[in-house]
Amino acid sequence: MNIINVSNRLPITIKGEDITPSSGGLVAALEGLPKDQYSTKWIGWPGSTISDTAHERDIEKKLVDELGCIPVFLSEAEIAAYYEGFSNSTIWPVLHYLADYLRYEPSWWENYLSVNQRFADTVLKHAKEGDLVWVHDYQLMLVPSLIKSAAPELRVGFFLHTPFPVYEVFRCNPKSKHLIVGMLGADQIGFHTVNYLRQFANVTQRTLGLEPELTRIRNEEHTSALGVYPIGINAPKFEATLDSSEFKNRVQELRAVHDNKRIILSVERMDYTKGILHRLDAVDYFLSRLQSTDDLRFVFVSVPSREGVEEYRVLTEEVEARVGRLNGKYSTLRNNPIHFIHGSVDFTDLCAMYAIADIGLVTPLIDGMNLVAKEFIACQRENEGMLVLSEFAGAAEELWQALLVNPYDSASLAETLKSALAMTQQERSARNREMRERVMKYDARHWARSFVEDLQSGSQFAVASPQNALGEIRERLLEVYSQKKHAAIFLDYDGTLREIEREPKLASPTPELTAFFKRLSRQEQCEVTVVSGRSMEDLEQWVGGYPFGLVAEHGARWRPAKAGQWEDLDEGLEYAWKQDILRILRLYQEATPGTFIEEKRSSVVWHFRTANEDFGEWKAYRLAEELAALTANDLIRVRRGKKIVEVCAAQVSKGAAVAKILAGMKSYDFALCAGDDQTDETMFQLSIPKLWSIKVGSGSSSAKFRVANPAALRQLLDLLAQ
Ligand code: GDG
Repeated sequence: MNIINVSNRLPITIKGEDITPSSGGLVAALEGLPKDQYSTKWIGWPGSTISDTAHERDIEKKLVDELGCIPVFLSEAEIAAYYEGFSNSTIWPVLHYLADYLRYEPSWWENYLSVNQRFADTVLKHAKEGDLVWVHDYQLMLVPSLIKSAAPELRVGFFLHTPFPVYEVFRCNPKSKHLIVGMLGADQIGFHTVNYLRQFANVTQRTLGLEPELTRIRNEEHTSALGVYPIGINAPKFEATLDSSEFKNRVQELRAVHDNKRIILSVERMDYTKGILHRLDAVDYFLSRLQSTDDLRFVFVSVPSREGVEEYRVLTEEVEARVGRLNGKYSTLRNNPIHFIHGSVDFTDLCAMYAIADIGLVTPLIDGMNLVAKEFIACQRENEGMLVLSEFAGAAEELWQALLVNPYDSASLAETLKSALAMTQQERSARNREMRERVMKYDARHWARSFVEDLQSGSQFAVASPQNALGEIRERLLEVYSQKKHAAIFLDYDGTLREIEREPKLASPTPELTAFFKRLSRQEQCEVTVVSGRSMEDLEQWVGGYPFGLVAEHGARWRPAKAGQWEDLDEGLEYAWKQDILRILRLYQEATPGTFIEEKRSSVVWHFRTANEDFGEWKAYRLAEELAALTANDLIRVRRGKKIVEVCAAQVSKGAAVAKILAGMKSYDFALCAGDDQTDETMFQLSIPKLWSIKVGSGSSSAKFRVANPAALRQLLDLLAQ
């Protein structure tokens, strides 16, 4: 199986004529996939802008032939707008809850769109049937849907390496809806933690109105499975380095360089999410109040990052100035307390520094995962250095034996540092052993394997494609049409024939639905009944002009086809309970802004469609609980429908109405019922010969068949009226 890995950057460096492969975490992860099962190709930006096309062609040939890399060349203007602009100044801050840093220009978005399109086009050009496409990170959020709409049969995965924030923050991005729709093109969407996953599901609900499910999101006919895959480190590379003699030499050398002082080490990209300035506040607090500096040293390795972005330049200047001031304030004849490196260090040196450090001080304000924390633990094979870790890093969920800190609380961070330095060797060792085992076992290879396996097998989650699953029922419908058989058809209205509206009164038939009703009316062999929870007035107004039967109020009233009179299907029933229930519903209405009560003949309904989504759901849950305790008798039932709680007479149901109508019919060759919510399940649960059932939309159901939405149902029923 071929995997096409798509990320902003290719794992290579171009310098003049030289192209060298680089070995980031992603490379290691993909190298860990079994070679006999998977081969990998990469698509991405080669990392430098190349001005002449002949040179581009040479580089492309070399990359494809020698390294399996397919370059997407970007101009300087595109890098400025797509990468530094929209990706790093409009999306990145919001994903990290730092909306204050958000900047936006419409031209950045235009470039983000066109560059994402170019990435998608490159995938489409190179992908063959059966390939798996794996798209990475926030720079390419639109790529999954761009691929999917052109090649629905390709399996596409998307992994987000950053956090995913709550709705209130995510929607600050002016194009948030487009980004969500873009991601939902993927068959499999992965996050580092379950929290990010939950927040994403909530954002899709609140942005697009999709019903959230914890393991997947169903959107029209496409389903995206959601999964949690915490990324790990390149464990074999660390193990091999720790075994090497070069590493041992560097350890000795670096110990001597640092004069055998106790070392507190921080390593990161120079980024405002990493909490460097807050950490310097803690260092100040620590040195001024808790410990003198002569026998200990802070080593900060800050790799230059995104230097084209203004905020990063400002941060670098600020960090340099603050480090200078602190060194001025606390240096003695024997020590400078902060050793600051604004640059990258060699990998073996990095491992040696991790190994000799007494403390790994990793305090991002927020971080998707944070691999430095895991790498520090990997290098504690002999020395028992202690990890002090921000509770806001994704890694904190797995490394809970570290000393967890709130990076905003400088005083407490400094105190924690002091206790870490004072911790016994025994305790450090006990904490590190478990963390190290986990880090070495659940490494980058494990991460890639689990994502790719789920992507490959995930089709089991997909909603059965209507065309295939509906084969049987299509045949029956065609028979009804071609052989003029007599059919009884029961159709719910809202969410089944007609798309749901925010306010129920807005759901009058659309021109499309009106045309559909007209076509259906001409089929005399079909006896159509619209079976709804709505009032008689609504049904008469919207459907009354067609030769259809009408069942109102979930089966309480019936107007047979072509008759002008309504009949009671609930004869002899008592509704005295309604007053008690209404009193409770009024209390909920008053306490939940935007909600309202609807009173019907056989039921009372509390609607919360127009209330705050989460608050409404929560109150509905409480109300249903309260009512269930009150209504533990056989007379009434409490139903949770779509954005409603309804209390109705137990003997009245759509199913009971359908059974009664069918029993009164002289004969029929075929019967069908279709609906979208809980109240329709009473029809689906009838066991009556020749009665077929169709559920519209997602969610569990007793219906035999499923279609994705009202449009798909109308299209199917049009087989009766071709
Ligand atoms: C993003 C997410 C998520 C750093 N300095 C040197 C050096 N490094 C290496 C580290 C580590 C990597 O850079 C940094 O990875 P992080 O995970 O800490 O952070 P981001 O760069 O922000 O990565 C993050 C990650 O994606 C993966 O999904 O964990 O949350 O923000 O591997 O070792 N390497 C060398 N010299 C250095 O000076 N050789």
